[in-house]
Amino acid sequence: MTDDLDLLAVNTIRTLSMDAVQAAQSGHPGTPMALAPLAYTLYTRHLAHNPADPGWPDRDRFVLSAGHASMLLYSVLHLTGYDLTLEDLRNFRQLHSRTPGHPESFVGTPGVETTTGPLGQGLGNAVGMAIAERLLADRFNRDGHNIVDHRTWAIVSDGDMMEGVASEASSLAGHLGLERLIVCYDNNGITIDGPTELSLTGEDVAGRYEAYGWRTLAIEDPNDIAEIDTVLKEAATPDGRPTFVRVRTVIGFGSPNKAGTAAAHGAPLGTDEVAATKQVLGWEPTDAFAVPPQALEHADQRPRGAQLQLEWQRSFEGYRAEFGTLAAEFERLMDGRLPGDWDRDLPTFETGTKQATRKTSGAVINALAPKVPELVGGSADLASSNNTTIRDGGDISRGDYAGRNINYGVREHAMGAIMNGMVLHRGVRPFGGTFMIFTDYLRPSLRLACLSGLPVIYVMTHDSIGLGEDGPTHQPIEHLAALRAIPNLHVLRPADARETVGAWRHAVGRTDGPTLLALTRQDVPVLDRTDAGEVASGAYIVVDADDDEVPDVVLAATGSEVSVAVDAATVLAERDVTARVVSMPSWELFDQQDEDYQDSVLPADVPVLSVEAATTFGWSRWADDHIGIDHFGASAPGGVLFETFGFTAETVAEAALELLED
Ligand SMILES: Cc1ncc(C[n+]2csc(CCOP(=O)(O)OP(=O)(O)O)c2C)c(N)n1
Ligand SMILES: [Mg+2]
Repeated sequence: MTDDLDLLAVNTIRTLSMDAVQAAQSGHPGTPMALAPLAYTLYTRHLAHNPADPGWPDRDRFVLSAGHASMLLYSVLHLTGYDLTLEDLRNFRQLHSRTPGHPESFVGTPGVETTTGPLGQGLGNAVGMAIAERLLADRFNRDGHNIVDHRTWAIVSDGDMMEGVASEASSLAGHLGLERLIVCYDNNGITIDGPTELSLTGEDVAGRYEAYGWRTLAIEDPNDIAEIDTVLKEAATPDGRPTFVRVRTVIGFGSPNKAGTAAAHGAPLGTDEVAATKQVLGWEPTDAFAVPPQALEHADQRPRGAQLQLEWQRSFEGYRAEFGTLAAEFERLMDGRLPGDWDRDLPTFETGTKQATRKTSGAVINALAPKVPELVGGSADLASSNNTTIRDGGDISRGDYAGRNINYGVREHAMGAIMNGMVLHRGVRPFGGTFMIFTDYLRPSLRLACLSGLPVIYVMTHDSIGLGEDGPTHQPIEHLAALRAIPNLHVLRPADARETVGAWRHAVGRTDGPTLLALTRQDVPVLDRTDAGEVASGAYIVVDADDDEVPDVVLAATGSEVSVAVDAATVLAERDVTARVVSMPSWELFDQQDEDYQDSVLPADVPVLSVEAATTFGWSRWADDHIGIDHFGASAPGGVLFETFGFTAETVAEAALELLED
């Protein structure tokens, strides 16, 4: 049962999507055509949103995990009254448009909550948003004042359901009983290479979600708005579990020759087929980007949205009258402002004492935690190794989200995607830990955090062969280089406890992208001249020639190798060679300094030897020769490996002398 105006609006979404893909000569028309009734019903009857103010705090969140179907979202946003014009739609996939090929949260498209395209990630983000909502609800809601009271909706595709990250995140969502999370599964049985039977038979996807602890519902007729409406209403009624709604659809619905086939997935239908489809839909075959005014008026959600927002605003003002301090705190969090004194009174350390930087990191976390309540920690089952636990913070669990620690389980990839979702939701600042070797397991999410400019904090411990006996499967070699290669990631490898404080200060203070802390398992000495404040410069001098004397050689080291370089400088001094030691906790931050500063640290005419227990790949940018490890490690005590692979004062001094002879 679908009335005429609804159908007109739905067909407007379909035709706009076809037309934009046709105009761009690239894109994905089939899924928007199939899902138009679902998206239309969701946006006009269920989603709590206000097109005139897409960012109001208590709006429902919507994630199109199947990001390739971006025209579905753009068409619906246009039709329901967002500031996304027909001109924007005409510019689909063009340079600097607000309608890029896949939704990008950072290009200013109103109503786009996250960046999707890499399948599975959006679902992970949605789980993170749903967690953030519950965390804030537990923290702020009081005595019937439910100022945090919204849902997270997602549309996912067959491909999303095949990706591991979706399974990880969904399993955790079931465990946590995220009852305000509703995922609609577009089960069209088609992926790029053809029918899903090519690679998926016998898997009962909905049954899998039952097993994860989700409620499962189904929409039988994807074109029946009345049915969709009924099922979504049920889905929105909390029952202690997240909800999975399977929708069987026909990709490219309406297209006489391409419906139900992979041909409708990722290419323009072609002018003739567009015309034929429009005929089927009762549209003028040659009109492009036609939006019937009645459809626009009928679908306009600004009145409903304004009413919803007004009700919330009134409720919030009532809350403010009773709980003024909490209300101000809520606004601070949603604005992403740090409290004034957040980085005062961080721990200090005596020169000569020894501590693993992972341990210092744990101490800094616990010094920051009371002052920065938005920090929410967690680890992928390595909390006691990563030292990520906020003591006395409590764990979040099903039905009790007041805690500050998340047990992600052995689900690194989900942890990455979930942290992105939490940052996008706003109101929380997540950090998550695992062994640095397993950055490989969360890299796709980390990359999206970089692309989208999300200030996630990664606490990556066991950062080199120094971890020892666990051996080469656990010893990062190429990881520092691989991470430094990602634009907008700040990789910080502190030399000692003091630099670890500085690294955390940078990570928490950063607002425009993620920071990764590479921390040692093993003890490292607190050095003479390290300084938390200097970390922000990326690289600075920790040992130098006397007075104005120009050094003979510079040893540039990071992390646990800085102390090795300091000792090497002593050995060199005994041989009348003056060495400067530069601690270089972050290439990216050093790169941001002006040239004068860079030259003052690494003078152009002085040879530089890099010292880092990792691949030398990339170091030629800063250094003339390298002590590194361009092969896998081995299983043995860390000290033995440092000696065996050349990370000793003597070997470094020898290499420096050789460099001087060249
Ligand atoms: C992680 C990842 N791998 C591969 C792709 C390329 N890709 C885009 S859509 C798609 C599958 C399309 O099938 P489905 O997800 O069912 O979407 P539909 O065609 O039904 O809209 C693939 C493999 C991707 N976007 N992300
Ligand atoms: Mg599909």
